[in-house]
This record gives sequence, structure tokens and C-alpha cells, in this order.
Amino acid sequence: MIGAASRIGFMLIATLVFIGTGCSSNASLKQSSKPSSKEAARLATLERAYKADQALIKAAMMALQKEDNTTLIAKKKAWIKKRRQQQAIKKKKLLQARKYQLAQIKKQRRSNFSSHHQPKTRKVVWRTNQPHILTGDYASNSAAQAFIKRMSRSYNMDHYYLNNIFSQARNLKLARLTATPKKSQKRKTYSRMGRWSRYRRYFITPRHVNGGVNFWKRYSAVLNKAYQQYGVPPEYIVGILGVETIYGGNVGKTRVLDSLSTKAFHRGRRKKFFSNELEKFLLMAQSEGLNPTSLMGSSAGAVGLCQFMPSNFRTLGVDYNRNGSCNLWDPVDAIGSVANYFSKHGWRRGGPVVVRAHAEGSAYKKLKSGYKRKYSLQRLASKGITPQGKMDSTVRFLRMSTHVGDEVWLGGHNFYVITRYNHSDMYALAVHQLAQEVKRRYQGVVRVASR
Ligand SMILES: [Ca+2]
Repeated sequence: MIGAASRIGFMLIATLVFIGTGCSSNASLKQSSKPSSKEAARLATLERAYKADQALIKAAMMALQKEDNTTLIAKKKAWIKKRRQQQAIKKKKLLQARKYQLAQIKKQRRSNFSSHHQPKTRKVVWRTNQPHILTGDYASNSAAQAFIKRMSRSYNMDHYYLNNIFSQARNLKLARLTATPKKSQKRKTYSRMGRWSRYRRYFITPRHVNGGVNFWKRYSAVLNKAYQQYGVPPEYIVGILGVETIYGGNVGKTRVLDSLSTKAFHRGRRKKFFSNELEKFLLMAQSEGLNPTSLMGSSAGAVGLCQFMPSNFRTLGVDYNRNGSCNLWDPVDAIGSVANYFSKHGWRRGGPVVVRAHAEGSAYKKLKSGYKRKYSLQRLASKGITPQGKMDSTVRFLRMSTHVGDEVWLGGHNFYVITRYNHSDMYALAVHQLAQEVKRRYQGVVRVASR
């Protein structure tokens, strides 16, 4: 996928820092997962009662220190003891209520998937009768002015309307400069040893696996239809959506208009690339009836459950529920689009993806690892490598570093196709392993249900 480099950067570095610290939930998710007002009121009452007790005990302890009368000291000590016992009961109730509330939030998150992220499709008239000049962060930015002029000429878009949209666009570089600086965190440095173990840990989690099983159950008919049509098994579509956005639970926290404008209108290595993405983004919003000022995505401008760059949307997006609009925030359209993406990149129906290999001796250690290079099985056999399963005759040799030594894997043609989504061996192997884990669990659930 185009734009993968920036995403790989995010995967390799940012995930280690951010996802691990639990930033993957987003604001709208939290909003929709609020417990009911009755529960919240009960929790607040318990908290108040507990704190009031704490204050009373503290005051009594202070008074006790000043007391000389031994009878009164004994009485006060007894009172404090009793109060502490009562407080312990209150604390237990409070902890139970908090636990219950947390469980409710988690339950709601699991059942919500992406419905709350899905932007409304509506007919937006891309025209305004009011003359509008360009104001805001890009008021005097010549690149922004030239871009608006070009869009207006090439696609007959209303100049005033575009001025209005880009007056609302924020320059994220400027926002970062004016923001209150965060406490500097010492960045951890990691050795290459165990790189794959660390990467894997972020994507093969109970949340990814359980979410995948639930997603599969809910969209099994659509996933089967995509399998029939494009030949891509359900587990790999689920694997991609899980690794990319946890099935819509984390579609990005940045407004796409802001991220793409910032990268397109300022000097930078990939200015031209992002200017093209911004163009495709506006065309997508216009053709699909989406409001460009409200769509959220990744900091690189990737959109929807499948995190397509806007240029990929134009060529590979599919309106899979046939409602007249390809909306990548809609799980059904996202499923069709991922299957189409794989199919257009040459996915072979029924072909093997990747298998573990047995390694003997040390001759194989001199071979170059990675999806870029192909080896014949014969050549690998001469270096002591034997696949532990069905494989293509030419393969990608993968040496993945874990905490307890290297794992050797052999990737087939379909493994290479997964790397077209994101140019990374670790990414593709994580998709494969999540896919297999979800499949194993899903089939178990289906077996039990059919008994
Ligand atoms: Ca649709």
C-alpha cells in the first residue's frame, strides 16, 4: 500500500511507545461507552461516603493526639476502630462497583465495533452562495492557495466552498508548537534481539483475538461472500482489520483534512505525494457524500477500518453493501475493499501463505532474510532449511528474532501479497498469526454452537 513507509514507522516505533500505554482507545469510543447515569450516581455516592469516612477518621486521629484523659482516649480509640471497620466494608463495595463499571465499558466496546465511528453519508452540496476568502492557518500559504485554484479548475469545484473548507483546516505543526509541552519521556532503546517477539505482542492480544471472533460472527455472511468472489479467506480479512484498527475500535484520532493539509502545504520530503492524497481525499468526500471537515484517520491520512490512503480508495475501494456509497468506515465496505485490494495484488485462491521451517546447521544464517528476495526450496534445502507444511516452490526466507533465538519462516506468494498492504515482514506475519488464532477460536465457537 502506498504510504506504507510512514505507517511502518508508526508500527515499529510509535506502537512501542503509544499502543502499549493504552492510547488505542479513542475519544468517541469512551463517549459511547459511558455507563448509565444510575450506575454513575451510585458510584459517586459510594466514593463520597468513603471519602467522608476518611476525613472523619483523620480528624479523630488528630484529636486523639491532643487528648490526656485515659478514659476518653480508650473511647475514641474504640470509635476509630469501629469506623475503620465500616470504612473497609465501604471500600469493598466501592471497588466492586468500579470493577462492574469497567466490565460494562469493556462489554459495550466489544459489541460496538465501529458503528460509532461511521460517518454519515449524506448529500453535501459542494457550493456556497457566500463569497468566502481563505482564513485560518493557511490564510497566507501560497501552496494552499495554489492547491485550491488547481482543484477548482481541474474538477470544477466551487472556489469559495474550498476556501471555506481550508479555512477550517488546522496546521498541526503550528498546533504542536503552541501546545503545552508534555513531560519528556525517556525513549527506550531496543536491541534487534527479540524484535519480532516485541512486535507480535502488540497485535496478538486477547482484545484482537476476541474482537476478531465477534467480528467474524457478526459479518460471516459478508466475509463468505468476499471469499467466494475474491478468493481471500475470511481470517485474512479479519487479520488485516484487526491489526489496522482493531475492527474499527481505533480508526485514528486525527482529522484527515488537518493531517493531509499539514503534510501537503509545508516543505517536506513527501509534499507532492501528500498533495495528491489530499486531492484524492476531497474527491472521495465529494463523490461519497461525506463531510471532509469531520472525517477522522491516522496521522498519515489513512482512512477507515482498513486504513486505505485516499488514493487507494479511488482505485481499490468497493461499495460492498451496494448502498450507492463506498464508505470505508462501514465494516461491509471495508471487508469488500480489503478483499479487492488483495485480489488486485495477485492473491492466489487456496495458495499457502507462510509456514514455519526447520533449520539445521548454520549455513542458512548467511542467507538474506525478507520479502524482497525469492529462493527455491531446493536452494534452501541445501542450506539446511525444511518447510514444515505445504509451500510454493519459490519462497521468501524469513528469520524472525525472538527473545529465545531466531524463528525461521517461509513465505509463499500470498505472504508477499500481504506485504503489499504494508511493506514489512513483521506486519505480514502478525496478520497471518492473528488470522490463524482468530480462525482457531472462531471454529471452536461455531463447533460448540452447532452441537
Ligand atoms: Ca456502501
